[in-house]
Amino acid sequence: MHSKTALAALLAPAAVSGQLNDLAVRAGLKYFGTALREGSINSDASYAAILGNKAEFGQLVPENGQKWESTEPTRGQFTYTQGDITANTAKKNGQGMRCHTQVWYSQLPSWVRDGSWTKDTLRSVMATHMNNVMGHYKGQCYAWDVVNEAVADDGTWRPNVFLSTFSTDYLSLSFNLAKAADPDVKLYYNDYNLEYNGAKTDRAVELVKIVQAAGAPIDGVGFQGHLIVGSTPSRSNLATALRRFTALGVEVAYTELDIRHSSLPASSSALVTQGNDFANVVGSCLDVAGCIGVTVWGFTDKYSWIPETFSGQGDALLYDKNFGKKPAWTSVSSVLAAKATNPPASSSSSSSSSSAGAPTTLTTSTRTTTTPPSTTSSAGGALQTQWGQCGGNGWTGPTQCQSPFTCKKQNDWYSQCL
Ligand code: 9MR
Repeated sequence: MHSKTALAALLAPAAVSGQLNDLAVRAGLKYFGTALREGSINSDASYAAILGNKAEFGQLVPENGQKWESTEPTRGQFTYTQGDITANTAKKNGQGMRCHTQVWYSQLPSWVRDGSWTKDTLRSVMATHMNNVMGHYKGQCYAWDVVNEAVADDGTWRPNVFLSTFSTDYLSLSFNLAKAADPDVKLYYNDYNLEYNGAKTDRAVELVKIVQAAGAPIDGVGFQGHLIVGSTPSRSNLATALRRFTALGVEVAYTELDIRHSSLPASSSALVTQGNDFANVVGSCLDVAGCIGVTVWGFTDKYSWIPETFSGQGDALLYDKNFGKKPAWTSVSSVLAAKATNPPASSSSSSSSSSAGAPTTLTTSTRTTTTPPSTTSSAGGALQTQWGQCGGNGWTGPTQCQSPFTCKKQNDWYSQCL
């Protein structure tokens, strides 16, 4: 038979470490999701098992399978073999799907990229592509990334065939065509390095205003979140960047989160810093009404785009190469648990006014879940009950526990009455 202390120790990890999507939904987000690497799902059972667990990942996004080069490599010939891998996996497991991406300069087949176009001919090609691909996935996507990475790293407009043909009119054109192809899906602009609040963020704010001023529909902005350990902005600076967009009436989400080590192997202190950085990113989403979810760009360091692009860098995800949970996983789980067990009463909704109508495959929730019960101490302060949260970064609730329990620190974001 277990003593009370031993029993508490046995139960404590379960109380702290719920699974990520379950915790995210309890914390008021619509989902915690991951990208799916098409080449790995059928060859790696461990990968498939974690990826297909809806409690861990409530939403999937195809890493490459829905891009233009995958879906219409030759003009007028559409193929969904790669994209359907994600759609079928999500369907099988009851998960939602983000859809990625339509108008992008990269992974664009040469027949589009190098074609000689007039406005009319390119508009027709774009409409045909969207009508077919978005038509094929109609009813299955929570959101589509309609325009991806239209801003260069220095904040100028990124050159591409769409810009050279239409100037910036291609932005509103793309959103209008997307609306015609699927009137019910959320339409997003998606980009990286919006997190730093620099020239690129300014331009993306302008982009949203341009689309809105043209009377075209835009529902959301995706912060890709390809970040670097030790250089990730603070939780409050990240929230400031997110709020610049929600102030325009669109929702926001982290859509491709990974935080890479710039040299490998990572030391144990670098792994802790990575955890802090992940907690700040996820925490900033929790802090902003209108930030609706977080998607990681893969979940295991076994499979990531980073080493191919940034030689010698990587290990940017929540699970290691052997599918062990890293300190970053614990940090994310803890920051979600902290919010899930005690959301502030003032955070009434996770959605902006333009974000109504989540798909049935995703749980819609608000951030007004009940505060855990507490009683008043003789000194007048509230006392937390057994298992309840009693501390952690950003915690404003009770810090003392009902007798005989004591407040035990689990990590920087979560202390618990045990
Ligand atoms: O992860 C994707 C990788 O497998 C591809 O080779 C690469 C090609 O551009 O695209 C990667 O995904 C990108 C995403 O579609 C858009 N944002 C940046 C991502 C990382 O490069």
